[in-house]
Amino acid sequence: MRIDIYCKIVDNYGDAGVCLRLARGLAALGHKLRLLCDDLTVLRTIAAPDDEHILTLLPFEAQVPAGSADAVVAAFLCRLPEPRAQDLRHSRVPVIFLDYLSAEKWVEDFHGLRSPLDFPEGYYFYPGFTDHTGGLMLDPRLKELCAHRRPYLQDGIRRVTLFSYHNQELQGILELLSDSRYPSQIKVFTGLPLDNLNRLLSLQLQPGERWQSRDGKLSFTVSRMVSQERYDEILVNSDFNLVRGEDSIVRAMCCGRPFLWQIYPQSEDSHIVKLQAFMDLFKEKGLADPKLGALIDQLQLYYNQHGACPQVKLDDFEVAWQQWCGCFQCYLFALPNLAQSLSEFILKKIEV
Ligand code: TRH
Repeated sequence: MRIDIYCKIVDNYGDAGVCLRLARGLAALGHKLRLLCDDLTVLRTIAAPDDEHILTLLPFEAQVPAGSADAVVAAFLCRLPEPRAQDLRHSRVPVIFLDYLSAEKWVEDFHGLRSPLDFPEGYYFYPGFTDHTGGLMLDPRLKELCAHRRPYLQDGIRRVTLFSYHNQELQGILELLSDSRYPSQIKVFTGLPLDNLNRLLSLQLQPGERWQSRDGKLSFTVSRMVSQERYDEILVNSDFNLVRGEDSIVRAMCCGRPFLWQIYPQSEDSHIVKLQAFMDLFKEKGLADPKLGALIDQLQLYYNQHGACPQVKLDDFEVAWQQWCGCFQCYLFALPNLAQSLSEFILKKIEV
């Protein structure tokens, strides 16, 4: 099939990140993909070197001939350019409104429903955490990377990644790390994560630089943004990932290693509802010990500016946390693959 994905970048890299992965996943299934995006520079910052051999990247408003796609995806419910929308209003081409990821229960009820918008074949499509949703971006490469990665806490060193927004509460997490018997080597990415760290520790670190605390318990190296492929390799080979936003959290949880999620902030604290729905699922699917569940809840809420930092020692629960994440990874790997389920969904709509 010929599939067009429309991507409007609301903020940061997540919209581009999800669309790139989806486009790649669909291309790997043999479909012909065009990705139309309003900020190709952001897209190219994290694209893999090969992407432009398998995908056609176009500006969002690019004119494409009517009838030149078998299906159109409006990522994160973006509004299609008017001339394209006009064409689609007079066709039976499926228009798929891909929404954001959430573990909330209502997602299953809305997944696959007809959209009330004015396209004859418009549908909502939800990524999610059950068989009754579109599932997650579970590309075989990630599983392959996990199968051949560095052992947990190899050589008694904790490898950590730091990709955050502004976050004062990082301070408590750094204290937790520096209080451990294992030293932490933290890779911090440029942009907001580095600005935040520099401000918190009164540093002026630049890309390529390294800094170590006096007791040697914390060391930071600054990395520029790398391609998604490389980022995945780094996450998989780390022992603890501090991630943010929708795409990096999916990668981190699929790594089966401890993570904390700084969720993208939304108005009226709706992101906290989303975070709690995720934490409930995380506990339900992977955890034996309710005390540990309560503790990680507390840490997650603290990291998202909702509560105090628990007074605990990482060494006392880190291994159990890692095992929990490993169980959850098995649950996730059995979910539908988003690209596959979207491809099947579109095929059914075309065949009807
Ligand atoms: O960049 P984000 O903050 O994007 C956000 C979120 O998606 C949020 O949910 C959304 O509503 C908002 O945008 C509009 O966080 P996210 O989702 O983790 O996306 C980061 C992307 O960048 C992801 O695809 C991983 C990728 N990445 C790299 O490719 N290389 C890197 O070096 C790093 C650090 C990230």
